[in-house]
Formats: sequence, structure tokens, C-alpha cells
Amino acid sequence: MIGKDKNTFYYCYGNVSLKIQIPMKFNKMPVKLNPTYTVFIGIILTTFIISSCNDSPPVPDRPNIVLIFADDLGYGDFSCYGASKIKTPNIDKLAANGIRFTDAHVTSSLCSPSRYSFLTGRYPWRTRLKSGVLGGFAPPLIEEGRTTLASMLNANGYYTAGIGKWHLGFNWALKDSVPRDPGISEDDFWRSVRSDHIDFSKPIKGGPIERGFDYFFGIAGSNGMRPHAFIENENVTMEPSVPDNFSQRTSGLRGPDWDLRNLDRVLTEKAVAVIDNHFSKESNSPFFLYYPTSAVHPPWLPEFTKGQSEAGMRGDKVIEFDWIVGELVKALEKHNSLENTLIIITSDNGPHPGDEVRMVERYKNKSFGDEFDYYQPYFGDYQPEYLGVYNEEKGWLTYDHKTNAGFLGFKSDAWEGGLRVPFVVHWPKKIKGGFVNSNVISSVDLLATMADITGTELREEEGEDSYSFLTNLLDNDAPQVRKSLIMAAGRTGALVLRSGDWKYIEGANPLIWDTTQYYRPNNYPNAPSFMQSQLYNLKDDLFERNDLIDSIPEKASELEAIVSLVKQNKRIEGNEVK
Ligand SMILES: [Ca+2]
Repeated sequence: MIGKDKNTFYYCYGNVSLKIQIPMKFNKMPVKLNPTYTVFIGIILTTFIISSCNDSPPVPDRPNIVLIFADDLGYGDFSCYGASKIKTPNIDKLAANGIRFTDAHVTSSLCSPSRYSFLTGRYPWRTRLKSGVLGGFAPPLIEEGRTTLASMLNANGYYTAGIGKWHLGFNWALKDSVPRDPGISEDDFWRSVRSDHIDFSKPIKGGPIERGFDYFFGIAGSNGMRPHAFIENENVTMEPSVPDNFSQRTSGLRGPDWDLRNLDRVLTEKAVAVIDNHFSKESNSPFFLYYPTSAVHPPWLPEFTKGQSEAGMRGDKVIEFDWIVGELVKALEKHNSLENTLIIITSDNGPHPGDEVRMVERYKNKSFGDEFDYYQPYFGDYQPEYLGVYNEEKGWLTYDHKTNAGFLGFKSDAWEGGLRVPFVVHWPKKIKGGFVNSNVISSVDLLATMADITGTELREEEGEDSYSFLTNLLDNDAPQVRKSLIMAAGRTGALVLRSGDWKYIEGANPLIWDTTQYYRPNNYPNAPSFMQSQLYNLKDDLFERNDLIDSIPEKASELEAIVSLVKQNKRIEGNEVK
């Protein structure tokens, strides 16, 4: 016998291989059978597949899984989703041979909470983080012992690797000399911590390795966030020790191997190495690669795609993201494993509108030194646009590219521009391809979907908000699984309920965020304040221009009541609160 997974045995005699599949129901029989009888009965009950045997082990039925999770990438950024100023041929090709979902949503329009849902199948507002994101030194957000995508797949025999931006917290070791004020919250204290407060000789606990990953290489938070150091498993590769000229947001120290301009190339080389190493071991077990990229979070410093889009620095960074996808596809093809690899490409939240003028001027003025000469060709004459969003004082350069595909709002908002994301699925062995699917799905559903794919039954407390959409992957005509979905505006934490075509947005708590005018989109002068509850019918009003909160009060009250119950930490499915 040369291989075995949960339901399949492989035998190889000379140049003939034999694959014996045991039906799932048989495998779940309560009687414990002698393995000899198991094989014998299995032979009677199942189909033999005889084929010519080469040197490679047989392809396991369970797919490899590659999740490529962009940062701040908008619904309108890929050419297969309508972008004309940016070409994304690698992603377009996967979409053309797979499924492109048009009504996929994240659970929060900011990084940390969205990532929490992605990995745990649980809504982020059930955690301590009710709004905003974690700082770079924040304690873990995923609770110890909670099932994650990685731990679930790991328990199923998958090799699990995480590469890229974690942003879900670690337990960093402080130097003994750092004072702690017992009067401030844990998160506030860690927000004040600097790199020179950390004892980098100690292991970094509470991260991916303790949440189900066999291997991790990446960065703690966003690219502009401290600490500026690569983390491999539970240690930094090089301690932050040299002056950091690369960050637009934080000054201080960086590891000598850390360069903001090439983060995505370094991370992608590691991701490709994970695939190469897996196949070099001739393992029969499948692998799970979780790759949340640094791209396309600001600062946008494209390393080798300069000028390849017509949408400035950010547009060129999207092209770099497409290059990442192409590199991973090439690696899978090299090992003849593209066929049975499930690839998913999506984003953690909505986009910025374009290049931020405030930052462009700092690069242009060489505020960070001569190292930014490389970017000077970007900075000719420009005409900023004022879109009524954050950093409004200097405006944005959009180059007529609509990062949000024309939806209302951007990153952090409760409107579709913040919450609706591109979602491409490619799995040639099971998906015949070329489909566009308009069912509502969410990245919080990945845990249940992957459990379904691997034949795992989740316990009640695992992935409590996750619902498998495997039927939608296998049959494009299958009905929508979700009856409702709860999301949240990233910065305010206001909850959003999608129920059928209806969308209810809770008014934001002014104690959390009250700069109302800052967020009002200029291209929609009568847009309601996010301080007020809103009601939209997306079937008639996809761009959320017609607030029905006053004209259909009974529907608003019905949905508001559900949101009120949900805030008591109840579970919701099909509007039935449990
Ligand atoms: Ca993000």
C-alpha cells in the first residue's frame, strides 16, 4: 500500500495501481472492523480504477486548498469585475475557468475583524473587538482552543502553512524594564508599545502556530504597522535594529531584511517555496496555504510593475497582486497539481479610492529620503478629487478608475463599497467553469464549506456563524444557502443586516465615531449620515441611493429588532434568532 486517506486506499503492483474507495456511510459505521475485512468488503462494495502507475503518488481526492486574501482590494479592481485601467490576466483566467461570485461579502469592512471571521467562521463582534482593528503588538483575537480553518484542516491530515499578513494578534514578550499602567486596557497598553520595548529573543506566542498552522512566515499587521520585522513560526527573522525610512506612518526601527518596497515579492517567494517543499516530500496528504498578502494596503510602493496600469501607484500594486496569483498558479502547474487544488481569491474589505494626495506629496518631496527617487515618475501634474472620505483634506487621485466599482462608500463603511468584495473560485476537478454566481456568500462561510469538502462534521460551538456553500460550487444552479448575513462597519462597529434583498444599517454609536461629515460621499450629496439607521432594497437600488427608512418603517422595525437580538450574542439563520 502506498497511500491512504480517510476513505481511499491505494495499492501499487508493478506498473498497475489500484484505488479502492470506501463509501462514506460505510466508513461511518459504528462497528469497528478488522482492517483485513475492511479492505475485503471495500473491494466488494466499491469501484476499481486501474490505471497506469507512474512514479508519483496518486492524487488524493481531497483538494489542496490555496486561499489568496488581498488587503483593501475593491470590487472594481480586477478586469474580470469590470476594471478597464487595470489588467489582471492571471485572475481573469481563473475566473473564466471557475466561478466569479458577484454578491460576496466580508463580515467587517476592516482588516482584523474580517480576518477573524475568515479563519474561525464566527462573527467578529462576538469578540472583544467591537470596532476598529488591532495594533501591531496587540494580544491574540482568536481565542485559545477555538477551531480555525487551519486547525480543522490540520486535524484532517492537511499540511497547513500561513504566509503573509496575520493582523490577528500575538503574545509578545516585553522587556522587564517597560512600565505598565494598570489603569488602561490591555489593547490600549499594547497600542503604546514600541519595538524597543520588546524582547525579541523570546518566542512570539499566541499566533498562527498556536492556531492550527504547521508553518508561518509573515508580518504581524499591516505593512505600515510596527513591528517592521518578518516573523517565521514563533520568532522574528531579524530584530528591528536599523533606522526605518520606508514607512509612511511610523518611524522607528526595522529588521535589516525588511524593506517595505519588496514585502510582497519576499512573501510570494515563501509561498511558492511552501508548495515546492510540500511536493519535494512526496507526501500523500494535501496542503492548505493561507496567503493574506500585504498588497494592496497603503503605502502602495509597487516594486516592479511601475507604470503597468493606468491607475497610479495603487493600480500598479493591484497588478503586482495579479502577479502573485500567477506565481502560485505556475508553482501548482509545475507539480501537476492545479487540477485538484481549490483556489479562492478575495479581499478582506473594500478599497481606498485611489492614491492619497497627502502621501503622494510626501514621496514627491522626498520626505523619506532619496530612496524614493524610483517613484518620481508617478508625480507629474495632478488634479486631486475630493470624495468625502477620510484624508479628505488633500483629496485623492483616482485616474477615473473606480476601485469600488461605483458602489457607495469605501473601506470601513457600512455601504456596499466597504463590504462587497470580489470572490473567484477555481477548482478544475470539480468546477467545470466559466460561471458567474449571484448568490449571497461570505468569507465567514469558508470554515463550513471546507469542512463540507473534507467530510468533517463541525460541532455546535465550531464556526457558529458559518454555512457551507459547497452546493453553489458544484452546481451553479443550486439555490442560495444563506437567508441572512450580519456585517459591520469597520470603524464604527455599527451592524448591518442583509436579509434577502433588504439591507438594514444600524445608526453608529456617537461615542465611538462621530465625525459625520468626514464620511459623506460628495458624489451623493444627500447621502444619509452614518449616525442614522438606513434601509435599502438592493434589488432595486444596488448603489444605495434611496434610503427607505422613513417610507417603509415596518420593514425597518422588523430588521432592527433582529439586529437588537443579535447584539445579545444570539445566533441567526433565516431571520430566526436562536
Ligand atoms: Ca484591509
